[in-house]
Amino acid sequence: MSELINLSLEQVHDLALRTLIGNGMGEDHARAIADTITQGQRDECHSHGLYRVLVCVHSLRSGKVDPNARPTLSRPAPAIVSVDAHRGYSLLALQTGLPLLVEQARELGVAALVIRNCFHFSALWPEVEAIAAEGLVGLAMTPSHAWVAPEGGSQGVFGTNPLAFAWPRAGREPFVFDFATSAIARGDIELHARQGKPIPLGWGLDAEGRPSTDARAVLEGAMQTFGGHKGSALAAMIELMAGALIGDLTSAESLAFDAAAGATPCHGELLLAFDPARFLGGALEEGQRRAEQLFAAITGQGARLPSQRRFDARQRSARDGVWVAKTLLDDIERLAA
Ligand code: NDP
Ligand code: PYC
Repeated sequence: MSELINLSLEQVHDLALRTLIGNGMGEDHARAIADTITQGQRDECHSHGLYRVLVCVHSLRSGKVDPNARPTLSRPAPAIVSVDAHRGYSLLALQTGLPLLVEQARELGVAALVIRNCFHFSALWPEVEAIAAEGLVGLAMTPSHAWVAPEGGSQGVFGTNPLAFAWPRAGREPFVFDFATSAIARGDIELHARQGKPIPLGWGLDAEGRPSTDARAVLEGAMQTFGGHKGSALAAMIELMAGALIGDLTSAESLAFDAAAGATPCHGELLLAFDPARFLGGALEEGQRRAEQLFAAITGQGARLPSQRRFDARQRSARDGVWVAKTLLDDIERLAA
């Protein structure tokens, strides 16, 4: 196990920002990415924290990403806000479209934000949390690269395809879940490979299609879906909704576009926002009360809500800073230099 180094959140942000800018990323993209990476590290989501600086710099050096792309916004229908990222990273495009998504959801009850032509590396919970912070229910999904075999198969077809949901709660953290439809995010398998650690059975298959606990063999073979055929169907839905439906690449097409560059996947993202006040009208408080009953029935028997681990980590990190593997910091500092 690598030595761990304590950093403040400001130090995490500064390291991410100066490494990205030092490698040619435009400042507003770099700031949006450093903000998200800091949130990931803060909430102890290690596969989507500082580790992503390595992947972003590799992607910049591949020449695939436009580091200064300016997102453009269009309105194909009243309920649809569309932002073209023009082959830049997704987060500036998200910032561009989010205010109008919120406005349209309040106006119409339901609205969609489509982000197209974006390099996408980030966890989706910060995005649905931002929707919930506006008092709206949020749902987000995105493909990635075709690393994941369908249940019963052994070749990558699906991306790790995360699905995230947030429900706003008055005066407290929202109810949020955010998971890859693969058994685990690929970033976690990459971190196991970096540390030379075995992975549990059920995460993936080697290149011959055999279940394997060797992280590197699985990275060269195929990952497995979570929940067998159920995760497989959800992964397919995400290819359709956040690929075919929005006129952007599926995970297989994104992998072909990458052409072995090993860059961050480039494709689209779909976010949906629902306004409870529009759905419930005068019965809004009653709807919220019934949601709280549901949450109490979960926690009342000792089970935890999804994201509670993250919210606890968030408090701890704000107080004590975060612990980062020295090997990862050394790798990032080398890129920053
Ligand atoms: P995890 O399996 O670690 O967690 C999935 C969800 O389940 C989290 O909301 C987690 O909450 C919750 N959870 C875990 N254990 C419990 C429990 N015992 N009781 C209740 N809830 C629980 O996540 P994944 O590895 O699937 O994904 C990690 C991240 O990777 C996600 O944020 C995802 O967006 C990101 N990702 C991004 C991709 C991209 O293309 N941009 C691709 C794939 C993944 P908690 O966090 O509090 O533990
Ligand atoms: O961890 O699976 C993953 C992932 C893919 C793209 C960004 N993160």
